[in-house]
Amino acid sequence: MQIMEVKLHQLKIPLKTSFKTSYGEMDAKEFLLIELIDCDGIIAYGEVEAFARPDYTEETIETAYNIITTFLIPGLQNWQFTHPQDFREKFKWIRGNQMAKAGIEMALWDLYAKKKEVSLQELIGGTKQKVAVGVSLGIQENETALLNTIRRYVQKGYQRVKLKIQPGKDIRFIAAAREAFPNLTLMADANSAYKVSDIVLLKKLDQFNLAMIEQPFSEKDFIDHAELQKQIKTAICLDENLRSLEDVRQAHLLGSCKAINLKLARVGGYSEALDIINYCHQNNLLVWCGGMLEAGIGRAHNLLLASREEFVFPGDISASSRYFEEDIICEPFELIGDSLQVPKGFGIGVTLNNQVIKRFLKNTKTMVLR
Ligand code: OSB
Ligand code: MG
Repeated sequence: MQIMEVKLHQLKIPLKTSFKTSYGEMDAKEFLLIELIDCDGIIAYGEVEAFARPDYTEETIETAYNIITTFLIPGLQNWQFTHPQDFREKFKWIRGNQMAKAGIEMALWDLYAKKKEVSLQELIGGTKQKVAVGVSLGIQENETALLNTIRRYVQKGYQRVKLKIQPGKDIRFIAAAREAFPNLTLMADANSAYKVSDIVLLKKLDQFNLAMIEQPFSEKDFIDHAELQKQIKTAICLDENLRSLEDVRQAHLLGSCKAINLKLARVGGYSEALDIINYCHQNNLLVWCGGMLEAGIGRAHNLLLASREEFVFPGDISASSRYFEEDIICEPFELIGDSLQVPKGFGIGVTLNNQVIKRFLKNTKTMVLR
């Protein structure tokens, strides 16, 4: 297979309501939509999930754009490949920049599946027709707002709710949520907002029967996480500091966590994600699918991955309408009960809604590789 043309669309879609975490607030989803065209005219799609600001991880839309246009796309010129797995090896000389790589890599998998006339789901070993999903809720102004927000999403059908926390908006908020929703699968995500000196406070979260506590400490730390995991029974889940299988192995061997938030974008795409899933399965680590407020293409890729049997815990893959008035695909994801339907058809199984894309498009760069 060979790529002949790449289109890089820069989009900005407003969020229905702003999303607040311990590190900042977002009111729009800005991202790059990748369109690869091969020698037979087959078109395949990927999404680059880096945010506008380097506050979740180091990458930004601009750094990803730079890596993609300067190194990845030129590297595709005259590159004959037999399988999308080859991408990881070819570009492993580029350090880091997983989100830039993932955007291209996931499109290569879509292309390969379309070429073989199979679903991408089948290609990556997904089997489920529908996937139970959860919702991630940003930090709210006060407890009343929090309870109202949770209630809204529970009424829609979500049965697993993740609450963002930060110092000062943690114990009381979680206690209120647990009291109001005694049977709901609840979890907390700190996005690295705490220090090891907060262990006493974090241990208080152990009484609320949370499914897990996500990333309390820094995105480089394995040691303090291991210390906290020793002192609490609630599972610690790592997110920010897992960029590769190697990171997952370190976390596991050091006892830093019992659960893994897996994001295609954060680990550089499907090849690495599939290796991580295997490792987690063999080593009794709970692996589940995280999210980056994806638009339709990224959301479809997440759902395909989460349709594998190993994913037993509902992921951060809410319906399209959780964040957007309109999604960029013709088949927006809708909640049925607590689940989303996995797209069928060759490749990724969804198609672009050009009307919507036109409205939110900032720029398109076309690179011809002939
Ligand atoms: O920490 O999982 C996270 C969103 C942006 C950046 C980091 C995270 C999140 C979410 C939202 O929790 C997940 C989603 O709904 O896409
Ligand atoms: Mg997280």
